[in-house]
Amino acid sequence: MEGAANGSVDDRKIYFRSIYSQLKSELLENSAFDFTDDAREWIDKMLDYNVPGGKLNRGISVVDSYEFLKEGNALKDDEVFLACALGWCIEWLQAYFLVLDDIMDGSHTRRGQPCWFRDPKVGLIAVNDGILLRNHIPQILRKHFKGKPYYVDLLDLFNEVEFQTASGQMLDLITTFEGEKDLSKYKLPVYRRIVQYKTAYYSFYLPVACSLLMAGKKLEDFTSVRDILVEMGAYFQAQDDYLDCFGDPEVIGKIGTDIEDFKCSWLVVQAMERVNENQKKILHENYGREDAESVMKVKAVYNDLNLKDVYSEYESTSYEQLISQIEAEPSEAVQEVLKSFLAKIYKRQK
Ligand code: DMA
Ligand code: MG
Ligand code: MG
Ligand code: MG
Repeated sequence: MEGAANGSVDDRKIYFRSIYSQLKSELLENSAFDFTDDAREWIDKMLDYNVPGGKLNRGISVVDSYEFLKEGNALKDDEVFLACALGWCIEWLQAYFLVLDDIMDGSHTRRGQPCWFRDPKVGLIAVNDGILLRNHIPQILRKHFKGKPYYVDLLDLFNEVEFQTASGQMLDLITTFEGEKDLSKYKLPVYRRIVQYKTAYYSFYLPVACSLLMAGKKLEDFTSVRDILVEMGAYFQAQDDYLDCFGDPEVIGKIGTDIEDFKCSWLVVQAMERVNENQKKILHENYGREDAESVMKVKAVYNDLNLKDVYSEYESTSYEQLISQIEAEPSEAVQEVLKSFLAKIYKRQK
């Protein structure tokens, strides 16, 4: 076990994955609910469908970050296990948000398979499944962390980050659906607020904050680290928006819906800063429409505006800015944590 826990990147992923089955079994034995066979079967299937199928970057980052914070001291087996369990709590949180996000965004595929609610046997039962996924997190935390000095801080952290994410989702949704379709409100500060809350806290701050708590640190001493991670999260969501339109669905595992959904995406914000009157008219007439022809017209404007080049430029400058912010951090270990996180996402294709 020691070898598996401390070995190569691949070994670590295999070890991380193996913890999933244990956590699932424990949830299926929870004595607070008298499981029938049907209920157990449903949860088992629902979890396998929605929790482990992603890139697992967020979850594994807890273990990687914790290792950097231990500055070269080999992790003990029980420490690796706990870091993995926390990583899985983030993967559970992500599954919860994605199951509901796909319903609200009217998406079709996720992680290379139909969205959970698209299964005719599931439909809107997916709403309650989302709630159950969310409720599994405190069960995992109670089972493995109750009695640790940082237990209360951990619960508090998950609650706060969930609140921030749900608030970000609200901003995303009300910006999209409020009033008449009006592209002129899609400006960078509006965009920035949405992505900071809906993506950055749970995807970037949360994994590192978990590892800091495990390492016995106080989160209030790491506000500059939080700010860098929030910046990284905003960059990550700009990538998500770019890939929604220009990524390969086979590679990203989902078919983009941002144009059809009239989303305040990084691309449309950039486009609106650069359009001439004619292009603006095309966007007004075609953005937020379901038919393939309208979508193509929007993409043609993006191409005429060379948004692929604008994006490449944005990627490079974001990277350089983040590196210089990271290098201003006093702790080498913290710098390593942040750099490894950035390396995982820079120029990502999925
Ligand atoms: C995702 O935003 C944010 C959360 C909290 C799930 P999104 O709808 O752009 O994500 P995706 O492209 O994965 O549906
Ligand atoms: Mg979505
Ligand atoms: Mg969404
Ligand atoms: Mg997206």
